[in-house]
Amino acid sequence: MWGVDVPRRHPVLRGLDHLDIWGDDATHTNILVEPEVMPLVQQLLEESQINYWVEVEDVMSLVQQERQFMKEVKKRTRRTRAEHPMDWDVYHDLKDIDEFLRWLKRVGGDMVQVVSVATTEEGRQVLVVMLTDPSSPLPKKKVWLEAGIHAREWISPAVATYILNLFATDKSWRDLLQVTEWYVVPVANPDGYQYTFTTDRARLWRKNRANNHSGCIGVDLNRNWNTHWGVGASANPCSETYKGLFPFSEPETQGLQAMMKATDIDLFISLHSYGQSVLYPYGWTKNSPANVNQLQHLATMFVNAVRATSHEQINYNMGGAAQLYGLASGATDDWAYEALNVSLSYTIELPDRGRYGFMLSEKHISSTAVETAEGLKCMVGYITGTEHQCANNRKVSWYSALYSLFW
Ligand code: 0X9
Ligand code: ZN
Repeated sequence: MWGVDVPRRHPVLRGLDHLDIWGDDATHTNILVEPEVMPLVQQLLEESQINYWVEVEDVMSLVQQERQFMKEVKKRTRRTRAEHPMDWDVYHDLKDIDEFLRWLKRVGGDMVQVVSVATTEEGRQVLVVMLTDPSSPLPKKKVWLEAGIHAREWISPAVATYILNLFATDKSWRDLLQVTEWYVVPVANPDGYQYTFTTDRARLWRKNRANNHSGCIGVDLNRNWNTHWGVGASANPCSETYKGLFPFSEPETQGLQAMMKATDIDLFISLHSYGQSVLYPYGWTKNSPANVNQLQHLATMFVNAVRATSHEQINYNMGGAAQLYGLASGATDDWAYEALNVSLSYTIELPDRGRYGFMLSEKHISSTAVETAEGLKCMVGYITGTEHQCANNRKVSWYSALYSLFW
């Protein structure tokens, strides 16, 4: 993976066919360069006097190491618990996640419902896990947590399933259900996710597995939503950011939007990787939305809680999606914000900052999950007025009290 000292919209990068962009900011872009085209890309960058460097030497060897590790773990660990196959020390495929959800439903009783909102091209179900406490009469805030819309961002479903497990195993999380209701989508793109577990080459797949009838496969499900559809997205079916034939052309987005519409969401969060950033609308314009201060304030809750939980190791950036990641719309966060008027809508780009990118190693899964969970708990604590739940440092609490007076 190479870093180049120009933004993604630079004509030289745009001129490169089907470039796989791993991340970018206002001044530089990370690109995955296939070995066959390396000399060509190198020549082009040098001719254009664009500074570049090798950020990750050999991504494929990381992929191979990861697969080897997963094989060894599978061989070594006989299941210690009879209940479900999940842990947060290794990445799990869809079969394990499905089994975990069945377990969750069994132990959760009337607090857990699992509904299917769509059947994918390859016949898989897009599942939404609803967590509610029917015995609690208090009014509840509704939190929608979406994960795994991009296939290769494995840390995202890992964190979402970790949070589901907290509801089953941790009293303080179960207590949260007295004031909140959760809608968790552990894997919004099941076909794509399962595909990334098949071969080394497939590991870095991003889209779903729709047949585009053009020799190329897949729609970018985070470009397929009906808000400024097409801005910062591609009309080329072979592109990594192909927007689809029309908004909600895909069963995954179609099913999810229907259920989101029927849910009066208070806080929307989409988990992605990588970049270690909390992004808020807009993605389609660099202008800031009207409640940008409120969005920033709640994002700060997350950032501070993660920093405190990680003993100052993990620091997030925050900002408008277009400002930090470049123009891109048809994404879930903008749609929740604009079409559903969910005033608190975020995309969280989980760690790292690009050293390993999508190949974040297994040894970071559990710490990332713990830190993210604390960050989310803090945000939720704030919107429900139960901040004592929050692992945040005390420094911000006098400020939040003051802030809430003006909110
Ligand atoms: O481009 C995306 O879909 C997200 N980044 S990723 O590297 N995980 O693909 C960011 C989406 C941010 N939100 C909007 N652009 N609306
Ligand atoms: Zn993503």
